[in-house]
Amino acid sequence: MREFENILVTGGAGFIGSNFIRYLFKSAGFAGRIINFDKLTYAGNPESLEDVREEFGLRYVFEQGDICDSARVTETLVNHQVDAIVHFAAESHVDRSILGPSEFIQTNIMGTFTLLEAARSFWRQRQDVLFHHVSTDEVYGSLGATGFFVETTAYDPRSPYSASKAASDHLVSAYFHTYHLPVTKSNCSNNYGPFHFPEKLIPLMIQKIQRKEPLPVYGDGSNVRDWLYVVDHAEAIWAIITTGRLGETYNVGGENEWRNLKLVEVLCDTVAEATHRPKEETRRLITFVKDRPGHDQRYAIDCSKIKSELGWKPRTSFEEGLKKTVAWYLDNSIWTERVTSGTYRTWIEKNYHGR
Ligand code: NAD
Ligand code: TDX
Repeated sequence: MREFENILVTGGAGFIGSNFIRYLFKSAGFAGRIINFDKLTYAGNPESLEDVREEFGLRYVFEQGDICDSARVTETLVNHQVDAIVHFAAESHVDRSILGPSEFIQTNIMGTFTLLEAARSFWRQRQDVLFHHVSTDEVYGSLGATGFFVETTAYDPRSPYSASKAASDHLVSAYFHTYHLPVTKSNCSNNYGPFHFPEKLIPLMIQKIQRKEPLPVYGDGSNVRDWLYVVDHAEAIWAIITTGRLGETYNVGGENEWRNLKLVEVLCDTVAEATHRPKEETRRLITFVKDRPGHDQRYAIDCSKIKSELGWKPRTSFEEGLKKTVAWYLDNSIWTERVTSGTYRTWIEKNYHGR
């Protein structure tokens, strides 16, 4: 089992990164230090780790910085003697990538390249270090009614977001083969859980049901996504980092496929139940809107490799995970209000008028 002392987590103020940091300190028994390196875009919130800062203050360091800033990245690696990088930082929302791809190319491709270069030159030829890249199943493209993505499925990205993640995946592999940089990669399906920015389907719908606003279902709602509870994803990444084979990719999924419309109906019922409102009242909010351009029809992950090699499996049932998630959003409306005010609200008003 690999052990690390100083882990640099990029994008640790975002949804999955913050859950990963909390998981490492509170559940995985990690004994070292974590340096959270984050630019704090609209999606980053250091407040999401207030509990961690209070409890693990000496072992938890926050560094504000941009992964595209080579000098800043190198300085951070040197100052904290980083021996592992877990790379989450990215622009992550498909709709935004359609409206404005440039930031996605910059952060997801150039940012990953900058990090790889900094790691290569700081670590030289060390083999007791690791660069883990957190990626997505969207790089494999879109499935029809049957079949699953496996690690050897050919890449076929369809959105600027997935194309930028595909490019960054290839760069990570290239650094392994060309420079022998010790790397691992994971390609995961849709996550859900606490601290998820309410522009993504599940938290957006919960927030809108609470506010009694129309629930925008794209197209006819027949698109399928495979949902995984975010803490299960954190556990998978930790298993890969500590015991995965170098240079390998592991697919991570929830074995939990849902059509969007059905999922939104279940959310309506779960929120109605939790807030003692009639189910018909919440379901009535469902509104079909213009489809997302190039909307991938179905994602589904075959995660037998990580199950058989590393003994990981999705643990949280969807029923349990959704209940926890809905309860978290109902209890934390201050967080939601805060992250959706300011720059986010201005952007939505400019780009989503009338949707
Ligand atoms: P997120 O948008 O919630 O968080 C991204 C974080 O990265 C934010 O804290 C942001 O401030 C930071 N960031 C953005 N640009 C940066 C830059 N240039 N320098 C430093 N920090 C920067 O994203 P997420 O949903 O937590 O996703 C994290 C990673 O996991 C991404 O790489 C994404 O592609 C991947 N992923 C996400 C999902 C999902 O369902 N959310 C599924 C599979 C893979
Ligand atoms: O308002 C909405 N209405 C709607 O019907 C939104 C925001 C989404 N949708 C649909 C589009 C998708 O079919 O719901 C599905 C899920 O949408 P998102 O939450 O935007 O996720 P997705 O596009 O599937 O991408 C997510 O999973 C893979 C993450 O945002 C990516 O970062 C990750 O790589």
